[in-house]
Amino acid sequence: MPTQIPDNKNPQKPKMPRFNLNWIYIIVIGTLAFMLFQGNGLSSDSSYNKEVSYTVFKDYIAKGYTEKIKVDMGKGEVSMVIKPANVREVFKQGTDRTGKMPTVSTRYPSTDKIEDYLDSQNFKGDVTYEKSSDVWFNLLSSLLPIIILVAVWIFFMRRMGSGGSGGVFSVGKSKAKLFDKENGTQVTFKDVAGQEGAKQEVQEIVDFLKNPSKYTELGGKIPKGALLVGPPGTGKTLLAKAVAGEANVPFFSMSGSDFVEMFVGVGASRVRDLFSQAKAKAPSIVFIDEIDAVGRARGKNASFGGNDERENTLNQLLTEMDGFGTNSGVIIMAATNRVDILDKALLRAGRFDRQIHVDLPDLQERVAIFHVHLKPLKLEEGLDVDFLARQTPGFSGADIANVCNEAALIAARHNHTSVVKQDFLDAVDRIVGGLEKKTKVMTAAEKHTIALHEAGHASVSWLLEHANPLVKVTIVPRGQALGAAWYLPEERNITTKEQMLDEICATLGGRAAEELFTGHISSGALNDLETVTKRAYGMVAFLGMSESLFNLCYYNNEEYGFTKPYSDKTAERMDEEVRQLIATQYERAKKILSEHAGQHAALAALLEQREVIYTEDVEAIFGKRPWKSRAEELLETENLALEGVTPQQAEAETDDEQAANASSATPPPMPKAESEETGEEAGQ
Ligand code: NHX
Ligand code: ZN
Repeated sequence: MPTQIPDNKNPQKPKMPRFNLNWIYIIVIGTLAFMLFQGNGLSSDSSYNKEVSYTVFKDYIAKGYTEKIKVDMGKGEVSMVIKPANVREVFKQGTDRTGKMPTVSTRYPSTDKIEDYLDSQNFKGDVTYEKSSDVWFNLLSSLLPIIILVAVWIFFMRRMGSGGSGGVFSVGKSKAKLFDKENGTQVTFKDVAGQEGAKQEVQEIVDFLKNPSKYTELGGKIPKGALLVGPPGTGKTLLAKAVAGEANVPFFSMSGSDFVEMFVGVGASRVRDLFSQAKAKAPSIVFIDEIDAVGRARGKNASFGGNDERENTLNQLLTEMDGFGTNSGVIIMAATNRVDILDKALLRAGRFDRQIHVDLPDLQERVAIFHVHLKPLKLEEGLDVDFLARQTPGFSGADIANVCNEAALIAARHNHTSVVKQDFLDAVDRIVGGLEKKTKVMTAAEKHTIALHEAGHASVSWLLEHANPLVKVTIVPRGQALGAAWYLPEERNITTKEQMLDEICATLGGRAAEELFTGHISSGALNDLETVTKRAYGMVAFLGMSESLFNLCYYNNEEYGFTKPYSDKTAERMDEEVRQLIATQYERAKKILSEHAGQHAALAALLEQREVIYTEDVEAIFGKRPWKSRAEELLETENLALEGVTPQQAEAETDDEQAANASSATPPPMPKAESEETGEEAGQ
């Protein structure tokens, strides 16, 4: 298996659950109302009370209905407890409300002194004076729960607004981050390593921003939008930022997912706000990262109505793009790794009509990127940066940054005084293959089988001209795999049939070795068989590489709908060709291994003993490979180019793109780290 390319297919961030604002209003207002009506919370005690006028109150005292009076100076209220004997007269009914105290209360004028009246009546009963807290305090204490509730609500709203400056009070404001020369975050093309092609393409945009008149004078319209397309981590944001830096204009950055909030209508108003901010500072650049979050094609799944908000946002975005004049000086750049899912309306002329492809870096670009990220590290003397770049095919700029950082951490853990080559190799392994599982319980027989299997891959690939160059072989369990042979997948533009066959043969070398040298075959070859079957199928069905289906491509293009573009008879032929192709390569692998059984055994023994072996160890057993690697060939080509000997090279390269696409129908085999849990379950 070749070195695995990190799984980059999952850029989507978890989305926040969206609720309707109305629900929150209903809940809050409902709670408020409930609390207010719940007896105002003001005088709730266990008495049943009758309010009377001051005159009546005094009359009751005079009549001797009470022996107990309570004067509340705070509220200006006075109340009496009616003697049981007089309850009937006062309330016109009996004390049927068992256990409750019958009282009569009144408000008395503050000018009046109730004490004087009681004295004048020669009142003998209890008089208690109290100064209850005043009305305001009562009001406050009854409102306190509501205040707390509202505070909690605001708190959560702010949090859901992901910490933006305004929280709930500015949901409709755009959350764009502004970078300009004032806040010192200028980035220029010098900070973007690699990506020479993309840089050239965006240079034009820099030019538009710098001297628009040059273009408008000739009647040209300045483009409004450019779409940066490429896998995650390739530096699309950095590139857009560098355009702003180079042109020396403000840069408004926002992520597509920032538009889509839980509040209805927020997305559209944020778009409006973003554009009005940008226009105020024109010339400027608006950058929308992950535009697929808003720009996904409309109309699908619409039956659930769940996409209305996103569609509104998208419509607003389209409206804004159409709305401002071509020469307003605002250029919109957006990034995505999925152009295919974007709404076609976004890609029409006058909108994002320019697509700039930002690809994964090639070898030279990786060297440049490594140089950038190695700068802050304390490195061992004479570290081979080219070697690091060669070990990291398929890595993005972000992956390389990750490798450099991880290497520094590993070096620190090992108490190295500087970061050494091995730290980088460990970092690459860790990023590609996941954590090592050193604690896996295994019998000696299992370990032996795994060593034979991996040595089988190594031996066969070493002895085949077109197989990828071996990097290392390991029987340390990592992720879901119990062992692996790592190759450098050559970054080929086209792949020949011989190269494909050799790779299939090497991939079958594991099981072939098991069968030959243990007498049994095992489930361990699952991944190998999967890759081999896929590749063989691709060769037969798509690439017309078999005898009976020669030059026929039954490419399963989705536009054909559900009709199979071939007959059942052809399907049977395909099956047979695939079966035969694999059988032939399996026999070939077995033949190679039995002819080199001694060397294979030595390799397996070394592997069992050391657990990890490298190219040098395999070379020590088998001798040097007589074939040149692609990297060596490239180096030679480059030298020739320097001497000025390559004439038609440049044109040939772009035309190969289609062929490369066709060969990617049979993707290079790679260990899959995604199904980690499954592997663990099966392993226990
Ligand atoms: C397993 N994995 O899942 C173990 C952990 C063993 C020859 N049982 O080709 O790691 O055996 O060159 C159900 C049943 C994966 C799920 C069988 C998931 C088998 C990798 C294959 C190394 N290196 N194979 C290789 C490997 C495995 C697998 C399965 C399963 C070795 C081989 C997996
Ligand atoms: Zn294998």
